[in-house]
Amino acid sequence: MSHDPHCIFCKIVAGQIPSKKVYEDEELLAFHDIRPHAPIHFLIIPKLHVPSLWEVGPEHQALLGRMLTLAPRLAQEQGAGNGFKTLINTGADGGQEVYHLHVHILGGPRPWRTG
Ligand code: DGP
Repeated sequence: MSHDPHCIFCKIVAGQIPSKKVYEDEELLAFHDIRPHAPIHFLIIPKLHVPSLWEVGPEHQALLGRMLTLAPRLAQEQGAGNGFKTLINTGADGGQEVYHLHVHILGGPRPWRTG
């Protein structure tokens, strides 16, 4: 399924739920996390509905590469030039809450902790 009408991040992609956008192109969207765990905390997502890393296959390799390649550029632009953390939660024991693949980018002056 390329779009899940019940998925909150698909609704953000479709503009049905507002978000504070950091970046957008034809394949990817980045926006600030609604519950930041660090002074800088945003998410990079594919516009395509992929629920989690469990569902990723060879056809997604370029997309995943693009998500990670974009991370340092956006982190720098958002003010995390001193370093940043990337995090992908997968499944229940991985602490995943939203089942639409996303990379967390966290940064800014410490102290801050991620669960
Ligand atoms: P995860 O545990 O990796 O599935 O994290 C999901 C993150 O998504 C969590 O940090 C909060 C964020 N989030 C959930 N709903 C919304 C929303 O409607 N808007 C935004 N901007 N972030 C959301």
